[in-house]
Amino acid sequence: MPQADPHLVLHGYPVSNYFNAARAALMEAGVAFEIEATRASQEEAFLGRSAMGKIPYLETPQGSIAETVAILEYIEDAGGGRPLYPADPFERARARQVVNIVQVYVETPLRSLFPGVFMGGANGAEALGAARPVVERAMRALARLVEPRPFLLGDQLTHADVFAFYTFDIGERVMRFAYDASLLDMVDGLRGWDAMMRTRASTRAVLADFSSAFGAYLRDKGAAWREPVLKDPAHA
Ligand SMILES: N[C@@H](CCC(=O)N[C@@H](CS)C(=O)NCC(=O)O)C(=O)O
Repeated sequence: MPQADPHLVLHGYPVSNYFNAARAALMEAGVAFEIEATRASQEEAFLGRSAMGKIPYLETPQGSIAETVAILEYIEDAGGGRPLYPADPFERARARQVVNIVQVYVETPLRSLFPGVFMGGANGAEALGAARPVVERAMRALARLVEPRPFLLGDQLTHADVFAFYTFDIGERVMRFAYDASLLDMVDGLRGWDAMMRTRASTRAVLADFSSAFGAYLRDKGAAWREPVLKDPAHA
């Protein structure tokens, strides 16, 4: 098998928004890598590669790195690829600020609702009541921080765009199902940005694999969520 230099293998599964964000970032950076289909596990051997037992993790010549933000930083710091953070330290920090807000205050609360949306479980009133204000506050924060022109922080694609895109892609489904609301409508320009991001070659490749894997996942789990929920002509 041909080896990239350095040899990078991204482990994960295309239903995962985190795996998809890391994969798209590697593609956008133009870094050579391979993919190994891997499910999350609490087995001892897996924990040796990903200490929380989560995917994705990136196998590097020095060992494995888990946590998507750390993987993104590694891609950037290891060099050899197209930078996905601005050169200016303040602008870099602004991009990281967006990634952090999206992960902690949008992804995490919406993930708490995955059981009742995608996994055949139920979301109680308490869970539904707890997640929404956190997400709405985060989206109000993002409305202050980003202005798609055309990318979230200006004319350069950054990790903020890639990370936010895969969070919002899954998060929009959860918002619609749980609250009949839209993340994309909470920030001016975000709907157009989403459409623009979908035209990128990396997005098309990653979402093609996501779609086929996600359908099988939903069937396996007996999920309440159905794709047609997204096909509302008012939001096409
Ligand atoms: N904070 C982690 C989150 C990754 C994550 O939640 N991965 C999910 C798949 S989308 C997972 O491995 N879940 C299995 C588990 O939590 O045990 C990251 O940034 O990579």
